[in-house]
Amino acid sequence: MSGASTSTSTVDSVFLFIAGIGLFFLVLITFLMIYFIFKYNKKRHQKPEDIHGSTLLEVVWTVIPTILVLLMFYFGWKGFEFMRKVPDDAMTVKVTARMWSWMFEYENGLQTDTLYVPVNRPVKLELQSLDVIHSFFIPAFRIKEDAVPGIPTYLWFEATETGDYDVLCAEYCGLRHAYMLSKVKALPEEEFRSWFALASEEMPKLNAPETTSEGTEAPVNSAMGERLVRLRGCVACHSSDGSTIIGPSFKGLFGSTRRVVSDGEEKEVMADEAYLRRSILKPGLEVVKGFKNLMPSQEGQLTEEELAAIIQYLKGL
Ligand SMILES: [Cu+2]
Repeated sequence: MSGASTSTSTVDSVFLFIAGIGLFFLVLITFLMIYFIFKYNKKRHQKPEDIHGSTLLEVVWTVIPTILVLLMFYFGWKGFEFMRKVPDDAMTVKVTARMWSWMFEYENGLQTDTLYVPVNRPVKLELQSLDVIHSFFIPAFRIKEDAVPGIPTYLWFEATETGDYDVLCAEYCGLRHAYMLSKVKALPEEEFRSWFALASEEMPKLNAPETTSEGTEAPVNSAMGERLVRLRGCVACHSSDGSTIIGPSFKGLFGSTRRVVSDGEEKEVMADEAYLRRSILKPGLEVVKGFKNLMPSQEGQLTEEELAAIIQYLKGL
């Protein structure tokens, strides 16, 4: 059997084996049940008979199910072993789960929100979660593993067919759980290599200070801020077009007057740089009226430079 990944056929054959046995016994037992209803009907058997056991029958219905269950275990174990043993030549990608986004980081530090992989090469994913339990799931590859805060977990796969495959979160993790989606793009080796080279080359450029029209260097780059806002999952809750998802929109935020609730008291604050910085690092301090604070603190998650880039980006919206 083939499939989108090397695990697909392994998992599917175990599934079909177990489902096949289940189906066989479902049909057999249902048939016997109906057959016995007619055969041993009271009209034909007025007097019930006692049965005093049959050693042969008991041995048969003990030995056969035991063998079947052990076979299920054996094939299940083989599949499990295959999926837990990462090949030595696997390419490693770090996966960071947070409410509510996936972020992928390659060995050279390149970060993306879509997982690009070459086909016919094993890929190891090292999972970590920054907040609650999530579950990384690629249905087409038949792989799933929990991302648990404080406990590093992993899984691996080898895509065997090029294409786009869905990535889901399979552990209910709060309001936007159902939207915690991404994609795996399995590319031919050559294509993957050129994508990787190009994306890696663009990375430092994105992080470099931008030059303004007057030729002076702006301290930070808003393109980097835009990228971070996407990568760090901010866009799961904050739109940039004025619509409300979970939190207030970024649009027109900078420079506006905000009605916030702080320590149970309402007050008005000016959305200046200091406010943006406070709201990112300590989201619970001043919560915009009408909203609930669901945002995890970004303290320790962003470097000073990254924070500045995000603020720079927000100022322009
Ligand atoms: Cu999740």
